[in-house]
Amino acid sequence: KEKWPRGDEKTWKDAIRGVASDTPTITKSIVNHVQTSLARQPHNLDDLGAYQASALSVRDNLIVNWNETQLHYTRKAPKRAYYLSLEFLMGRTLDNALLNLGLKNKYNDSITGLGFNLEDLIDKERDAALGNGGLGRLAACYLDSSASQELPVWGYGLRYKYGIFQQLIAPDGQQLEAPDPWLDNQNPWELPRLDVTYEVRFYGHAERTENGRAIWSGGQEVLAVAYDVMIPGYDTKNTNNLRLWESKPKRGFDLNSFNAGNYEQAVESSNSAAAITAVLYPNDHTTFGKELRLKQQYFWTAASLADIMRRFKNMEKPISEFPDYVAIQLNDTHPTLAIPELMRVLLDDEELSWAEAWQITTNTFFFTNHTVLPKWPIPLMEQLLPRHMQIIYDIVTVEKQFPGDRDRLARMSIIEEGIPKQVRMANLACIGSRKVNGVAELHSELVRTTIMKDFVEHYGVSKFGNVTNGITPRRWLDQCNPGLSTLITESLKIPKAAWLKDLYKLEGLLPFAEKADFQKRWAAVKLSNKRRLAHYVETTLGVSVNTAAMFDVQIKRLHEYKRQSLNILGVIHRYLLLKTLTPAQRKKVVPKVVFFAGKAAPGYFIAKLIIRLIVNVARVLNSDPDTKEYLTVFFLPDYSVSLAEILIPASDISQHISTAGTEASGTSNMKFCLNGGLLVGTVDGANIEIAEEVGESNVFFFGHLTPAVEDLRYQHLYHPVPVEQKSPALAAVLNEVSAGRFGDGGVYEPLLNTIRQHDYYLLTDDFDSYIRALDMVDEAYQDRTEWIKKSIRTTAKMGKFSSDRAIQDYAQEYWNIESTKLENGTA
Ligand code: B1H
Repeated sequence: KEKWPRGDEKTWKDAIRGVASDTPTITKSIVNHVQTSLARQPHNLDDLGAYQASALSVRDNLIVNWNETQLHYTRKAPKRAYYLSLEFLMGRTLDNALLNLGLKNKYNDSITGLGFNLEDLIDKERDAALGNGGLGRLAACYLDSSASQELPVWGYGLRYKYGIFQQLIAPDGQQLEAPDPWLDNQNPWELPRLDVTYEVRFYGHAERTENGRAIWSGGQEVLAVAYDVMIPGYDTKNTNNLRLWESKPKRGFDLNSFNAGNYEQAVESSNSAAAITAVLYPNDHTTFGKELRLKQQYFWTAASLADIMRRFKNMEKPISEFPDYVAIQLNDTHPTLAIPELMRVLLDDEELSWAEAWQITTNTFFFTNHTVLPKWPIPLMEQLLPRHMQIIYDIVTVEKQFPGDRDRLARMSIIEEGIPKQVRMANLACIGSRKVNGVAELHSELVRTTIMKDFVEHYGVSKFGNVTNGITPRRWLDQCNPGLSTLITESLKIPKAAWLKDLYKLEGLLPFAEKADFQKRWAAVKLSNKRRLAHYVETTLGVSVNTAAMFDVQIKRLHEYKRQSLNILGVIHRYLLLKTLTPAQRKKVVPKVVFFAGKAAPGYFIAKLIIRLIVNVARVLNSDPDTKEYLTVFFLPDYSVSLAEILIPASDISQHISTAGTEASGTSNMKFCLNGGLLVGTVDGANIEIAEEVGESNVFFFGHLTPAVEDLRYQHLYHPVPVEQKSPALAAVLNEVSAGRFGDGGVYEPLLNTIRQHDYYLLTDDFDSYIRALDMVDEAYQDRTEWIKKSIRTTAKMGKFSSDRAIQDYAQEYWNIESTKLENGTA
């Protein structure tokens, strides 16, 4: 036990505070922040100021726990895991932190006492949107689960000054993009660590010396500065860390140019350093070939590894034990440069032999594949990272003499021949990692049998696993759906924390599915969530929503493979049908409100066209007096984590309708089902495992299966059948769009042609069965009691999809780390 560093121990201990947990202390702390941190007068305090003061007060509590947790981990020195992700889609923090700390009621009392409304203050917070979609939100859920299970896990990412762009929709339906200056109101949830900095080099020369070593010098040096984001566990004091790096120039500016009077040049290099972490790339799935992106990837992996290495060295263990204390999870191929970077550090700085360095490296890294394979052109890598390119070539020659024919060797190589030659990051990640995993059973099987097939034969199948994705039930049920959470806790008659920490306990709801009283309460919660969403739509779009209708929701990034196009074409089909009915016949139809939300990558023309079609279909349908009682459509702009928290609890049915074999997992499917929404979808990603859990009778499946997809695409190319023949219903819909029923038809031709011509995503093949599935949904919805039973049973069987289960899989089967609980007063 270390000595008290200065002064008298008692003086210190009497002054040190714990977590403020009684209402008077909380009130004092909030008012104190109003007076001092914000320098504001109580008389003119507005909601934003009250939010900021409350957040600073909560932050004080997080800091206390965070400090103790970090000290505890340092003293216990357990093996740690590090989650490297270029995206962390955190959303808002205040509500989540209050729930995890168990202080929401106390803060509510204080804030009410001060004359404010907690929910209004919560609404003042800007989302931390440092991610594109599922991959980034998954990282955020995994941090929550790691902290909640008291696992020593840190996240490492980039502190983008601008997150994912703000989406605006022009009156004609076009998506417009605006910057997301999320830090403008200050960010109380981060701690700048101006003392934790590393130098990161780019460009320059790498001079080989002896024993596979080299000296890399010259070029540009940039400083990485740490910002720590506190990650409170649920129902525990353990508070983990997410460390985000900001880039800044090593020196303020170039003094030589400055002294020579060339002021512009003097600040230019400092601007180029700051540019590295200026903005998140908004190109979900497809960002490659961009120099700044490669710079982001290296800057982040180099700083993170230097930090991990420093922490390891503080333990004074032999370097050979590095993998006994460190596991690093690579979230997709984006951090793959960490592999040659660790080799560089071990070879050039630690002066290990190649064999020793490679042994350590390949026992440290784990690689999660989420999708298909990015590459980097070698000329760019050679210029930016000359030493890493040498190491990659050495890995190619020293490590991998794969047996087999030339084709197979070519497929397995890290280097792809061509002009220019490219580095295949997925092959490098696979060769340099201890294990590789996909994110749902079907996807992991596709990884084993297609993209990584040759590697499976070489390394054996045990290197290739599956960890089905999960979601945190804290944010995605307790926080976003307090009504349902309360009903569940009351009915199960166990503490809320018991089922939130062991989601399989929801199975206890099964008997309640049969109880009329419970069904009524279940339906009442859904209705109030629908009203909350309707209120949101009314205040943002200025139109009213029929909450008696079925709410049908599709919210995700706009992508051809996700087939929002199939959905909107299905809506048009339903509309055309409604138009042919008599008023009396229409009265028998299930009224439906269809919600869409999602961003398109700014350069993704077809995706933007799909948004435009949705908006214009909405405009026509929502003002048609014949049909608007029965069918309306809304495109909600600027989809975000916070908007998802309103939409998901309100849905009766949600759509997960990707072409089979294209959606690695999907995670919103899990969120909807956890909140008692049913699912219409293809046999793809995690939909399959959801159906396995909740029973196929509670899921509306349609469409061709994965093995058929390749053959169908082949047919489209070599034996095309016109749409009119394949699906007259779809052909009729396409013709209406062309004919200008939803505004100038010519605008949509490029989109319609993708369907009429090669139809890569198989809309023509799946349209009719999709419409049949939606008819089944209507039919099922008519029997309200049966529908509510399905809804209850679905929630009850979602235990598997807690991210706690997923993180346990990683912790036990991959990282080999253990819970390191901070007991009361341990530190
Ligand atoms: C997923 C990405 C992704 N897969 C590259 N791949 C990116 C790839 O900026 N980039 O370069 C950004 C994102 N994201 C998603 O991951 C899958 O499509 C989902 O099916 C899956 O649920 C999610 C989490 O595993």
